[in-house]
Amino acid sequence: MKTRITELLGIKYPVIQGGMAWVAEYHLAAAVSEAGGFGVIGAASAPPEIVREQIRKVKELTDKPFGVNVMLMNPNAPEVAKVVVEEGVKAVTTGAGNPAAFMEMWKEAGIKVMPVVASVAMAKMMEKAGADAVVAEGTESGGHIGSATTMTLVPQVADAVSIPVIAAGGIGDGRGVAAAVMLGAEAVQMGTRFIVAEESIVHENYKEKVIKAKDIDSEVTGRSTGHPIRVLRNKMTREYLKMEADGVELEELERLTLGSLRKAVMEGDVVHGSLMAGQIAGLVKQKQTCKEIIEEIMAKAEELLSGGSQRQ
Ligand code: TUI
Repeated sequence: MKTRITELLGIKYPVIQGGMAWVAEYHLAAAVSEAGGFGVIGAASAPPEIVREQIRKVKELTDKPFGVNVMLMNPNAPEVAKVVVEEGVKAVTTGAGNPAAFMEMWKEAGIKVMPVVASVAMAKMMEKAGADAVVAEGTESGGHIGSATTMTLVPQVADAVSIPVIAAGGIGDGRGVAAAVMLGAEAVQMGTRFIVAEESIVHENYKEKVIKAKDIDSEVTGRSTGHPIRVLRNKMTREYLKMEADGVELEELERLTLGSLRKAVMEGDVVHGSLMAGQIAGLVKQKQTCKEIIEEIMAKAEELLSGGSQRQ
């Protein structure tokens, strides 16, 4: 499937890997790129030198294009933004904020910029600022979320901008890719399905939680604090939501979540850890290699988009 995104990034399949904090490290990014998608290192809150190291490690594993996600709530974001330029990264996605301050530097360096947006207004602003594409991310996504659904956001963003749109949030198989194309997207960004990839370094306990998750096992913490985060329900979320309902101070809530994603990803603490995952977790049933995931998804998407009628 050829689109403006496969052309822009020089990739075989219009599948971009989400820049998931802790999860999107070099093994996963390299495997997605090797499989013909677009692997992404999630800089999240990592120090700039760690991001540099991760970039170099991806280059050792693949000569295919890959990118970096710059998380804009990270106080180190300005330094990470520079590392991306110094290391000659081909494209960046950004999340959780407005990347306008870095746009000129990135464009001058020839880096393709694809900000994640959660609204039409932000998408238009990013197009004006020189973005090459936007990732329209619906509230079905894992992690930090906006409020519009993918079904409503993607067509409205596609109507509002001329640059290509990448759909994200709630996409986990070929039917999701085909649906995204119908809504006006030219690629998809997927995170949750890649959490359980064979090449993903995520702790087995976390992977099992995603595989066992049912449709309604998703929960959003932090709606009252202005930092809504979608995760799988566990003891931590039950306590968090109770404290939130009781009006507990922000500081105390943050103490409960501090380091909790690292605890889940690296230590496999699925009781007190933060199990960030999208609402599509219920659809994710098995561990596969990135190559198997991408090829299975794209075969089904292409069949459906060429008029195939089989739904499963
Ligand atoms: O960034 C994400 N998802 C994330 S980041 C993350 S790390 C983290 N951990 C703990 C607390 C906070 C963050 C985990 N998941 N997705 C991209 C995304 N960006 N979703 C929504 C947005 C967004 C929201 C508002 C982008 C721009 C925006 O505009 C704000 C502005 O400045 O106008």
